[in-house]
Amino acid sequence: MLSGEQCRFFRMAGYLPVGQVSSHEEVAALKEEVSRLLGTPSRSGAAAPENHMMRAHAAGGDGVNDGHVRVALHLCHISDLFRDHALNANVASTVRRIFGEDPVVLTSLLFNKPPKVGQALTPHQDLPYYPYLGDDDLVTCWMALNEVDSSNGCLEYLPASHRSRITHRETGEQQTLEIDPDDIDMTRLVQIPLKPGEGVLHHGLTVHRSGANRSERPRMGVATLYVQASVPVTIDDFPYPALVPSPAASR
Ligand SMILES: O=C(O)CCC(=O)C(=O)O
Repeated sequence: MLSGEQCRFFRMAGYLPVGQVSSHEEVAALKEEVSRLLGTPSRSGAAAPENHMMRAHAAGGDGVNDGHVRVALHLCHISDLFRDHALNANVASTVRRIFGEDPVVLTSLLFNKPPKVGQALTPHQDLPYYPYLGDDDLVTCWMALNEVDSSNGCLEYLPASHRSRITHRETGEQQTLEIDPDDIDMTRLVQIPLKPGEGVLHHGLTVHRSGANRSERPRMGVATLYVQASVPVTIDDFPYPALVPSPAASR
């Protein structure tokens, strides 16, 4: 349960570290599921559809093109384990407190930065990717699957940036929208190191970025996107129907 102080911090800063979200056993099972969905050298092929995967591209941040999956989309809609993770009762209850009403799960995404070649993600707000949502309709829970810190590209937030929409520009096919770094104060970014299974919430307008993975360690995180249940999202807006946490879970 979220304390009043935590609620106030989220409202002021636009993000909030929430501690342990999943157990070490659950994290291990999710990592194994990632291998199944994305495929590994020792495993033939990926179980996830190719059109759900965004691969490293020569024009990406660091010019590295080994074809690895940078982002995998819609995991909670194609995997029982990721669906169970997205419906996590504690997170649903925390997000309910922030929204002041029941949340539903729009989708979940894996962000993957393999050792040495994992690329930086440029500053952006999430809401411009979902033009049918209003300013306060979206909260993300980002959970680390590996230990993340400044050397392998932990998340970085711009505090209090969730109070307005900032102009984004098109970048190309991988991450299509970004903020011109000259439009924000990059020196105010706050890094969020996390241990495996720990999570952080952010508002749909909080500016965030992450650095390249310069370390020898993997860096994966899963972002689960919650929308207020009263907000109509149709099949024309989004390809999968929202998942509904059980009422008891979100209380
Ligand atoms: O994991 C990352 O580097 C970026 C995550 C992100 O953009 C998000 O969760 O909205």
